[in-house]
Amino acid sequence: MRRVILEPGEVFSNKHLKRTGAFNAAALTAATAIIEDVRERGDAALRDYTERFDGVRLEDFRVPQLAIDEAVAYVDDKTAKALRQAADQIRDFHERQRQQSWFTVREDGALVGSKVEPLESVGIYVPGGRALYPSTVLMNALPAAVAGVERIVCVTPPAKTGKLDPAILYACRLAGVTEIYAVGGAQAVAALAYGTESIEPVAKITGPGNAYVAAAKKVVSGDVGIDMIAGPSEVCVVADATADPALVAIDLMAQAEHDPLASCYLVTFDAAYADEVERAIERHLESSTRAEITAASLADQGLVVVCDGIPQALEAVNVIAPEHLELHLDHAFDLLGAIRNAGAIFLGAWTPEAVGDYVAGPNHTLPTGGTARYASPLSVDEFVKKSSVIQYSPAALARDADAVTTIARHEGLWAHAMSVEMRQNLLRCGNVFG
Ligand code: HSO
Ligand code: ZN
Repeated sequence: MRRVILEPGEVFSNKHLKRTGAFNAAALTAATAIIEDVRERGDAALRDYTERFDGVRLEDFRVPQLAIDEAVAYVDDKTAKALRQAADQIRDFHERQRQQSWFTVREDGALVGSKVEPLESVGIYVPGGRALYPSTVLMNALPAAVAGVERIVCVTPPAKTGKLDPAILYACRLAGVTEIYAVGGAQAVAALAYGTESIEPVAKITGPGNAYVAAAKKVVSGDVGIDMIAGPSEVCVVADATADPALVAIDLMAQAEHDPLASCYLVTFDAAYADEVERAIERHLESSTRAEITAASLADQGLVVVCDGIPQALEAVNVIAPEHLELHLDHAFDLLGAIRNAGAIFLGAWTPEAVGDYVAGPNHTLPTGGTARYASPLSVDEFVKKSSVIQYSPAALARDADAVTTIARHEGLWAHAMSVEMRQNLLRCGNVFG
């Protein structure tokens, strides 16, 4: 891991960071061409790209309902039970996010409010390849289901056999997914955004993916809603000398093993402690089943920041704005107030990020690449929209008329002013109040 040792009083700077970004120009060009082609040729283009990228030619992309219903038979009991436990806890958490429509009536009789409505349809991208994550199905589909979305479409690339992982199908079933298609990549994003003969378009697309999927989401954004554009995963662990180096090491590795581009940060107070953590990583790597990815990520993207105290450490955290933040410190809860930028915050030695990845309940789809400065975890809010509601009474119109006509005249908008004045005249003539 690279190392930065801060002087007392020095502010951790962005220049120490090596942000990789969610996609690059080449991915954007390739995704744009694929999207154009799918818009022109529909299913025929999907078949060609699936053959080229996934190594299988499929006539029909839709996974039959029977395969979904029977998937549980191919998932071992322990995995099925774990997924059910995760689904229950994720659903409970997200149910608390549900927003109510609200209306308020002013003294003059004007009613104003906000009407909450679920999106009619959403598409959830579930990656294949290096990642086969039934947990991602739960994290995206359950908030949509809780929001009340009726049509929840899942797309995911097929294996070379043309089949999907039964655990993914089972998770889809648990989470209320209504349609599943074995198609991935930028071509799947295009199909969800614009539709093909076999796939009806959706109103919004969520879910993580590789650089091509991220680029495709960027391209279709605006024609269709998208959630955040997810980049490689990150964790930042803040640990003082009381934290067990072996646990700190394994928690860093739990993020590094996702992707060679994943970024792991260790923020600590003593170079000798950082050495201990690095030695523990070396030891753990001997048993890791993903040693290659883990070692590559830590070597290329890993960073140790040695600070002179908690305030400097927390300021560094706010600059990093990590997707995941683990605080291996005493009284971690008391430090929450000082943390401005982090996707999810894990407090204390007993809270490995993995509990949040799977079962704790909060969403594991989190802002990456520093976007935690302005973005929030995926939530039920992403699957609803709001309409404002306004109803004026004659008394309310009489009260606000002058303000409206004055601003309208200032803006040079004659009909705006007249639309109010004509009503004022009616009121004056007594036609309304009688
Ligand atoms: N840590 C990943 C989520 C995940 N982990 C899925 C395991 N499965 C997101 O940052
Ligand atoms: Zn993870």
